[in-house]
Amino acid sequence: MSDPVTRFEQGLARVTDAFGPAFAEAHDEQDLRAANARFAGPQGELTALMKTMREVPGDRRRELGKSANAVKQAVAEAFELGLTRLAQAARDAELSAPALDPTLPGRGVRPGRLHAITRVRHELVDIFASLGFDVAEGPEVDLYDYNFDKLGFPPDHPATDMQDTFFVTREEDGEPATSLLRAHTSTVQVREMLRREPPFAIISPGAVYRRDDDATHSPMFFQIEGLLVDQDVSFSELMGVLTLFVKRLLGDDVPVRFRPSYFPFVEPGGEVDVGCTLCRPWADGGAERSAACGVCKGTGWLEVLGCGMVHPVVFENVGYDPEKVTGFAFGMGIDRIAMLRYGVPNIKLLYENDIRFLSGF
Ligand code: FA5
Repeated sequence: MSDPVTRFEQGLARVTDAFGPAFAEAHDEQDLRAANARFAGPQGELTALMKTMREVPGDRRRELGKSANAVKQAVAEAFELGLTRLAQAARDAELSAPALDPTLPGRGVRPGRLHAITRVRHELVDIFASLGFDVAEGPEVDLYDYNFDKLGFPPDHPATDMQDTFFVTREEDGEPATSLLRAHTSTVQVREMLRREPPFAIISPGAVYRRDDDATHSPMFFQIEGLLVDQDVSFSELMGVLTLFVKRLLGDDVPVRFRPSYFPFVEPGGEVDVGCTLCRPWADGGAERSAACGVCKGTGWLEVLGCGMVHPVVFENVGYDPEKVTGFAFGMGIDRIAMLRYGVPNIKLLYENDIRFLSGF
């Protein structure tokens, strides 16, 4: 067995001879790092050799230590150079490769669409805008006063129980004011009458909230409100506008019917039903289809809106003179129209994030 000095010198010579060719052979960064670890890593040859320094007699230690450090430095520099060489080679390869391969198949764009409710909402707005109605916006959290009182709901009217949901108390003109998630877009009627002078005609689409839950009722749904205020407005004008609207939206063949109904803020009031476009009872074989239709529940009709002539009390509540102005109003369920339009059998389907609603029908 040779003495520690000879062993140290031989080890150092081996490393000195080996690291250069080992680094030169590395084809990529991973190879180069592995080669570096073989010499300078925690388990590397040079590291192990340094650990034997304490066996070297004191008088030679300084000189051999210096040589070992010089080799360590050389290994480190060669490693850095190797990294630069490989990076440069990779860059050269990239630059000399063809810029792009036009024969590769494309990734394919998967076109999306606006949600059925959004599309119907746009359609409804377009139809009424073409008839001269302006679009007005209103907040989803609105004053109890606008949602009920100003619209002529008597205090504790049973309709308020069915409709009120979340209450919030907030400040309005520095005073605490009871507000709630609006139960209908009719709040916007009040807002617009308070800020405009007749004549005007507005529509206002938006979300509303109720305690409702079945195949045609959702706790959150969309309505579009309409309000026209002028002089000498008649019920026949209301019927004309709404009939024209239904025909434009669903087609000339779809039947429309007006039924008397009660809303505190209109007199007379009515509801409009349209023929169910899912079972199409007016077309051949309709009666049979209707009997089994879950959407119109066999009636052949679907209620889509409430309407009527604006009640004089409402005009008084907003500071208009009911002797001078008249008007009509209506409020329509956008979801119901989307169901009719696209044959959706349950309103819940519209809110379940089914991707088919966004990728086309
Ligand atoms: C109202 O909300 C009145 N504000 C409408 C109105 C405006 C009447 C102006 C007169 C003048 P109603 O509660 O009937 O009325 O609702 C109107 C429409 O909203 C209904 O015809 C129906 O299409 C839709 N709708 C009502 N409740 C729901 C619900 N829970 N889910 C989905 N659509 C609903």
